[in-house]
Amino acid sequence: MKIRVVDSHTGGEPTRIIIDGGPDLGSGDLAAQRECFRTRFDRIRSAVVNEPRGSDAMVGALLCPPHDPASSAGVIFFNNVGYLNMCGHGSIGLIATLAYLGRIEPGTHRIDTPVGAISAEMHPNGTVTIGNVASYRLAKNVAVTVEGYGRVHGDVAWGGNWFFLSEGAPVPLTLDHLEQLTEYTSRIREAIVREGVTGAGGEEIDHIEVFGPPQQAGANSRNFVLCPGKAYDRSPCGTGTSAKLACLFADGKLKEGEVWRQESIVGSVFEGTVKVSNGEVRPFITGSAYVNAVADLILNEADPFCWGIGH
Ligand code: PYC
Repeated sequence: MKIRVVDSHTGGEPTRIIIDGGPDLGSGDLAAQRECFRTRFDRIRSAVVNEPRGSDAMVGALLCPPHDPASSAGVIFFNNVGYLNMCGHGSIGLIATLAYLGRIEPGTHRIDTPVGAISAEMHPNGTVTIGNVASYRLAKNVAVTVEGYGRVHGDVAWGGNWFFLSEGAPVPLTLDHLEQLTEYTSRIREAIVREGVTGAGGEEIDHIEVFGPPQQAGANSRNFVLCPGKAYDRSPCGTGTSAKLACLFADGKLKEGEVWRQESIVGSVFEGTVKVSNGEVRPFITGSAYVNAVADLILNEADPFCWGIGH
């Protein structure tokens, strides 16, 4: 079995997109197709992103036919431990990939995801702006008791995934503190689970985002984002930046159309802004992605690690 993929990175965060040889998930909407992927083809997810072919940091994506005839494509994102609702850096990577393959022209495209349609505009200079799903803050200044760190406060917000967003960290947000930042944010996630803090409808908060001062002139903030499988986001996290923008807007700290520059732990930057319509806050996130490989993954049943280590 061969699966053709295109690899890219967006601000340092990798995306591996299946463009051929992926599973047939039927003709339901993207949420139904994701469920089919999860229940019937999960070993393909693992084979594509996990070692020995991938790594914990790899985000995978399955390019699907559009469900809505007005859309250009559909996409399902996944990672080392499961499935994402939406992915901002991955959507930017998807557009760069489709452009590399000559499948889209500069302009605005509609993409179906399991949590609704997004827009993606490819600019003549190669940057991409994602018009994300409506984002909002569910709860402000929630306190949890974090083992080894005491009371930690943060906001719970939706940006296409669920986030707990907290200002400050016990160590500076720099690459030489990755271990401590991973430990700290993992403990926050444990506390959230222990104390029953959830997103809307009891949904799991699987991303933790902490903030500190930026290091670059012109940036507003720097972040560290812990992803569900314990990898950290090398990019500023498109859905995480969306959640941040929703919180800033709710606090009156960001006006419609004003630009927020979110720096990541590796120094890459997304520009974000919000538009408000019918009472909904829609974030727009701009970044760049670079295609860095086109490959055929070979899945040989005789290989003991064919489906990924641990699967
Ligand atoms: O950019 O939204 C994002 C994202 C989610 C997980 C990793 N990146």
